[in-house]
Amino acid sequence: MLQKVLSEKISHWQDEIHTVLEQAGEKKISDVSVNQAYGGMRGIKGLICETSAVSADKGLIIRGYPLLEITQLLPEEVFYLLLTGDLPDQAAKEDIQNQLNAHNNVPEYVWNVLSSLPDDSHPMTMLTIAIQSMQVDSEFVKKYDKGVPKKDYWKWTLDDGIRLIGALPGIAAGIYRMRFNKGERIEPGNNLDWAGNYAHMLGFEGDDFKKLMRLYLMLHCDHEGGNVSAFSSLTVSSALSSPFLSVAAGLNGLAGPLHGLANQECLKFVLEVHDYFNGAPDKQELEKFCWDRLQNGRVIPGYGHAVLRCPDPRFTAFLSFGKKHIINDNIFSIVEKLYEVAPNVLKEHGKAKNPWPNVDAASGSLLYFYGLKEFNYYTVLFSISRTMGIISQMVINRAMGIPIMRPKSITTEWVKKNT
Ligand code: HAX
Repeated sequence: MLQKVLSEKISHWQDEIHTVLEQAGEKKISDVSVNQAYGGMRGIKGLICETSAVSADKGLIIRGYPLLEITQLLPEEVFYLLLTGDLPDQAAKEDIQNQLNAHNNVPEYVWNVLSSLPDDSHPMTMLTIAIQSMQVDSEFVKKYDKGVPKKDYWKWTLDDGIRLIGALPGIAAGIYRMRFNKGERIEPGNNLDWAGNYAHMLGFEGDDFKKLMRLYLMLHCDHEGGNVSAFSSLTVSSALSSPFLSVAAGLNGLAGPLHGLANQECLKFVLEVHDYFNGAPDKQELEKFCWDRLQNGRVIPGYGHAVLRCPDPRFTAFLSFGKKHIINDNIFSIVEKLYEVAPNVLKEHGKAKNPWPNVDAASGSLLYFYGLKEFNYYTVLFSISRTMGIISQMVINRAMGIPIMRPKSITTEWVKKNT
């Protein structure tokens, strides 16, 4: 059903792009300054991403829907939205759930690979190795080797994507139980949604934790095309590497402390505050703590963003979840107080272009509250969710025939001679 819906849309999207290129192909959409060339290409409009857009003052907008208007959706419904641009009806939702469930068993070789790694491997290392090992089952690779036409690449990319997204909760939950000695792996439950099943396989049965997982896995799904994880995945995918290798490449970027690993750093910081004050400090004490940290040349984790210039709506959604479900918890209370204190400190400090909280500022405290305390695992949750956005972008790029990525680099010598 999903493939049929997409086939119809894709031929329409191809026509649309064809017309845009015919009418505006030579129009300029960006100038590039020397600052930008040395500055991580910030702000250069040089990529197309159809699944979502990030506006500096509103945050994430998925296919035209501002994030805070669709937080009630299940992650798999968001996946359908990312791919097709439509909210799924009941039949479409069941179809995608059935497809994901059909792939929720993890191949045995994945466990063999994982159990051969050192016991203290980082969970993100385990995750990306597990994903890469699944390359052996790539339908895309098999079809490519048989010589299927280029116009059909997206179909096998989607096929692999669904295979991967279906298996990811089981892989990630297995990593959690293996890495943190939680006992035997737990089999997927019948009649559970994708995120509910993940909570179940992790070993957390409470309804509120399942609700948190549904929210967590929908909020982290996508953040347009230029962030480190999406951009890295799409670059690798543009060389027609399999979806397994391409997703693993992007998630290796998500494992960096300035990107997805920030959520572990952020909770570490909140716990540091808690230990230092032996509880939740008052606002003045917290303000001084932030200043001391900045004066030691360290960042305030969970604050700042390369694109956003407002509180991240993903943070807002987590904060309201916490306010609704968490009462009298010192850790969450530090997160709330930081929101009152850190933006003013960062504004006065004057360096960060965005003094507001990002997605990572609250999520860890919620996981911690429900007993998921192994914070070096947190980026794995982010990864499961972000894979939906990466796969959606990859399918669309392949359907639109986006060629291999190859921006031009220049040398400092060139800059000196030509500016
Ligand atoms: N605390 C202290 N200083 C900060 C800061 C913060 N939270 N955020 C930015 N700055 C500093 C930068 O380090 C930079 O200093 P230098 O000029 O000395 O290098 C200066 O302010 C300008 O940075 P910027 O342009 O505002 O921000 P960047 O686009 O360079 O970086 C980051 C964006 C998110 C990496 C940055 O704000 C940061 O390091 N924040 C803390 C870590 C964090 O929360 N990361 C998670 C981001 C969300 C995400 O992608 N998750 O996956």
